[in-house]
Amino acid sequence: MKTKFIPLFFIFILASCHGTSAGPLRLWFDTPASVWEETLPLGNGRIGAMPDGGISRETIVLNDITLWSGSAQDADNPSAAGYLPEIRRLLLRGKNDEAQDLVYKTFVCKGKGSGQGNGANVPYGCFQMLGNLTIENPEVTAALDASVLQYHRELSLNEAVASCSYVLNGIKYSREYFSSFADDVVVIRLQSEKKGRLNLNVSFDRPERAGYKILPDGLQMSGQLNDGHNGPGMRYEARMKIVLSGGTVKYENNRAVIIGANEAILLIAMGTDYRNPDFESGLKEKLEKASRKSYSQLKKDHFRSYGKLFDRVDLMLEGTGRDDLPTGKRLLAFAEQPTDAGLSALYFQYGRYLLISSSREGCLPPNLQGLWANTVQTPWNGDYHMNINIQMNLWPAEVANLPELHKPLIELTKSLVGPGMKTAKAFYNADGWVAHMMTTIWGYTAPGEHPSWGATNTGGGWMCQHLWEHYLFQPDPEYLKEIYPVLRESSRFFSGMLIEEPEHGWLVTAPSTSPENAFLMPGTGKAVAICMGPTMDSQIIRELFSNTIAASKLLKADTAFCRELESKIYKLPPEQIGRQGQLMEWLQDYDEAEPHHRHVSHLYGLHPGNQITPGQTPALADAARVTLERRGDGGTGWSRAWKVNFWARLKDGNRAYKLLTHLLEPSHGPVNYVKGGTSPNLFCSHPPFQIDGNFGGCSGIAEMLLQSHTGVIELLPAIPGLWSSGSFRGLRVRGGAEVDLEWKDQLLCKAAIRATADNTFKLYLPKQATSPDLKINGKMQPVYQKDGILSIYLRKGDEARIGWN
Ligand code: FUC
Repeated sequence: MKTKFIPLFFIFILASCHGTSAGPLRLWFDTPASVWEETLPLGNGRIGAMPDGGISRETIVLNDITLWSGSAQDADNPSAAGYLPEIRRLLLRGKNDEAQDLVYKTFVCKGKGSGQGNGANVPYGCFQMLGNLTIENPEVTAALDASVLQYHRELSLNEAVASCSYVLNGIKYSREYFSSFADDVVVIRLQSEKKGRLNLNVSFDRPERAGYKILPDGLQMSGQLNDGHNGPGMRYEARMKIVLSGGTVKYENNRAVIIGANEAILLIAMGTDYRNPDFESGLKEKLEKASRKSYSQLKKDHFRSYGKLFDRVDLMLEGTGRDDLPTGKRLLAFAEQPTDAGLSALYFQYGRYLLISSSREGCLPPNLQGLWANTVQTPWNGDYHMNINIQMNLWPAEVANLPELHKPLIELTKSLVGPGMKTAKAFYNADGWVAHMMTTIWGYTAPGEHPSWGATNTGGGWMCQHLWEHYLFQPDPEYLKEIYPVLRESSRFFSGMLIEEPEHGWLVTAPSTSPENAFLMPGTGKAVAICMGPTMDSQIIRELFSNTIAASKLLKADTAFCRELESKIYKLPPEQIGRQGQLMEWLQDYDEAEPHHRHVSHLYGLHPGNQITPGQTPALADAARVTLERRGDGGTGWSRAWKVNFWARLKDGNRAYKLLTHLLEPSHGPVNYVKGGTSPNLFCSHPPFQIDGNFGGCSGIAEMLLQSHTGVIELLPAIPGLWSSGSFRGLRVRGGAEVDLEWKDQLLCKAAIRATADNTFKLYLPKQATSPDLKINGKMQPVYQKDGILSIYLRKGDEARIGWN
């Protein structure tokens, strides 16, 4: 296609004029998408669309976050617990390889588990694409696509609207697309500048299990997925209503033929019968309601609902901003010279955008692909992996001021308690609930079909961290009452299942694994995964017990159980430093089978936990640093994102930034290669696309700007040299407050803390030339500080302003 010719010297002028990262938050391209990872993701937290901006033929992938094959099943292997004593006996004698043989035979789910990640037709199921919407332009052949002029395609994060426009034969055509937050339908407006020139064929399709119908005023596609037993599973439906201005539409051969229109508005409602047996009538109503509104009203309502979430946070990083480049090229330029501060700010806000678009209260948390999938068999079933991935998806929720979007994960966790109790009995003969490393919308809690990755049993314990963090960010006794039983019963499981290891008498999980990594057996050098008490398990359990104890004290409940946990917490293995100076991953100082393994699970205590901090446990923080050096700066997309957070927690801003540049490495190369990093549409690439890295990267940027996990607020704890001046508004801290900040040349200028709960907020005061002024609700206050920490008591609604002159 032809693009407008811009002289080279002009590009330089443009580039040097971009002195700030402020400006529209957008992704943009000057060509239609050539691969799915160049298409633009839209979603209202439940339903999504990814238009590719094609000219002769546009494909818009449609999604509904609830569309899963499979069904509830009993995957608990009833004979597993019978083998537990023997497995443990072998582990206690250091015969991990023999224990592993037995675990591999017995400590697996009943049935096919995840179907080796291909679970579309087994009971485990798979998150699937809903279908495609195709818009064909019969007047333009693919060969003519290249002759369009002024092609522009964009996703505005400020508005959650995608658009594309081009000039063909002298006529300008434009399209706009959004997934309405207000009306719960996808809206597409197609326009031609010249009256009567819109001629289009519009149709639905899906690779399998779809029936098509013509409605009096639109189209319908519906079907039913496999329940995993080759029986009737989940039902779904997409319905489209077309509203024309000028021209005519006729429906034939399962498509709508639009002739001579000035403008066409396509309204698409989608749904499934997941927890909603009568969903079809709801779809009809949504379409009726939306079609009674004008396009501008639909857009205004959408914008208002979306803005309530998105507009809570601003981030401005001064420096070069290369918004003048199309996003794919911007990534390539960043790989050459990573000075585009605006790209980091954009990536942060894109993380917030993606979370808003793929999670909403009352629905499901974002899965491995958020809510976007373009196939029936989504990689890894598009499920919820609980040994890092699903948790990473929600890391930005609290700090980036989207706490209500944490709730679907909290609800999912609650829903695992019932099935997890059965699993705890079947595998460990224990009380309480357990969930292993993966789950679905169907309440799967058993181990996976291969214990090397599927036997991790702290998945549920890790999920409990999220329930507690939501409380820490907004202390609310009613909410605490609601989640306490989930924490208590998870603690009950671990309290019952821990065993004493012989060397120190520490209480450890057995059998277990350090997620997906293996160690070399001393003597034989055989790679073995099965072990007792991997470091991550002990960290998760220590945190869980301590949160459960805190909750039980606040609620004045279960004193005896609380004492039981108190007596056990001190018997959990401490973190140990190995002979290389590294934080040990296992109880013994084993060598890793894969030294550069993508999981860095034993640093859970550094992030997302808070047991390792440079201030309080400096030796462990140093050991964590050695571990990170040894693991290296590469890895899958999400692994790089996690490392941004680790380095930020170690207060090394430049290293955190380096990892961010690795996360943003272009994943799609010129000769069809795909690797870990970031796709042209800024989707994180494992590869393939996996959304966790987007959320992990967003959280990592927040960790560089603001931390509160030690109970004391720290401003700019890990700011890289490149972000020497900037500002943010609306990030949240534990204790219940929003924080704004402005800084210049690495020095703080002013900060604001707005309390959302009554609390005493502690803040590290940086060493600056001048001491700060403090105003609360506009009134000057004396500054009391001890050991460089300022304490301010605020009531909900109060605002403290701190200024350095
Ligand atoms: C875990 C990771 C893989 C991948 C998969 C979805 O199993 O180890 O890298 O992210 O989840």
